Amino acid sequence: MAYFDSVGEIKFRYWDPEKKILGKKMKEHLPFAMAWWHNLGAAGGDMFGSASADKSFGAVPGTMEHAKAKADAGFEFMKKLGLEYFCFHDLDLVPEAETLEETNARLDEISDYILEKMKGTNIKCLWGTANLFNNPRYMNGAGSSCSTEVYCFAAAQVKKALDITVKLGGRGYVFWGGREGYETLLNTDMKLEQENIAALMKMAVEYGRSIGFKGDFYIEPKPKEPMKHQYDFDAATAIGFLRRYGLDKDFKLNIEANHATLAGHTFNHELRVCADNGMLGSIDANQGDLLLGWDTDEFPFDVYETTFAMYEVLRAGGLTGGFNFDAKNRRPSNTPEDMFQAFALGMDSFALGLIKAAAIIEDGRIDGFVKNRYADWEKGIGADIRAGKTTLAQLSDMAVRLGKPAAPPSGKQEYLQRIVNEILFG
Ligand code: XLS
Ligand code: CA
Ligand code: CA
Repeated sequence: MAYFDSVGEIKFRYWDPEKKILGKKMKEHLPFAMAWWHNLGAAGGDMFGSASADKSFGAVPGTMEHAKAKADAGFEFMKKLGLEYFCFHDLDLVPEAETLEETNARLDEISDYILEKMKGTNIKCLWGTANLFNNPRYMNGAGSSCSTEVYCFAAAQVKKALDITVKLGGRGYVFWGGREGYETLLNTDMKLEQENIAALMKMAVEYGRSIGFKGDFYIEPKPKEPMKHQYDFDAATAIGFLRRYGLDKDFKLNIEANHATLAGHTFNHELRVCADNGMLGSIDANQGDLLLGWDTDEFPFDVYETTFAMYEVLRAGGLTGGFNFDAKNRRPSNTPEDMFQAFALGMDSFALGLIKAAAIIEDGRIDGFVKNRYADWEKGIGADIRAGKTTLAQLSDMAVRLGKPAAPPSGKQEYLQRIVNEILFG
């Protein structure tokens, strides 16, 4: 059955998968992925109203028939757009059953079905994950739960989600700690909770490697929502956590644009923190609304933001993961045509961002300015400090000899911003 026959041909303005940018095909720079949960699941419901879009795909939601119809619709959608990857939570693929055994049997069935659909296509799995936040059993956390029994259920879900990710050839495996945080410290042993999360991740790595998973594990930082405070607040916090518990060899980060802004950072700041620490893994390509304080998961539209993001990605030499559109249509954009418009917007925004970021690099004025700004650190006392050859006393003596430092140079922010506008708009 075809679901999207009513939707005409999708024409892109900037996305041109075979076009070479800085010696690499656009599609190699930008491995785009469809998020199973939003695209095939989110139907526009919010806390004030029910679904505005029809995502039944001709079947009754909550059944395996619907799970398969979603897979059919998803593959038709990806083929029509030329998308080569998808991402999933275990419970996006099938409805959760009464028992773990039954849920796992459903996951076996749907993954066989998806595997069959993947044959003869270029469509691959970017990453999988376990939904450890929806079921009320996780109300006190999953890896951070006060209940050992709930912790075992979380472990069971991670184990099965890893099995399915490996079976589908996933490049990565994500931990997003939706319920891993707290509402109040009055009832929380923060140290114990974080140690337990790390232990769960360690067991996941051991298990994943034992079944042949060669990809990266990812932490996806987010500061709040649903919890008031989430342990993986931002990139720097998550990297500190990974290093503290010896997980940094197996994990990288999956950075979501909307989560960066919720943490009070720019998207490119979070990418820079990851790149500087060798931890840039994958990207959840969306954007938030700075006038709203929550996770709106909008399709990327802001070309300044995609340009600055792609500038970081190019400087870092690319991603080992990809660009997952963890984004949903606005509630009133409720037709199948809107689903395609949304992806075309996101793909074109990132393609244009890539073109402009490459142009900034080729132009060289901004990189040249930064290099020159720090040139003092490559010679003389600067080089000695960088090489760890100096003492505080020597530097103090030098300051005394200098009398006063030379006038500091201008940061030239407005000049640099003019260059960006010139490259963006001509
Ligand atoms: C929610 C997160 C979630 C993760 C995967 O805000 O973005 O969807 O990407 O669990
Ligand atoms: Ca996400
Ligand atoms: Ca989000």
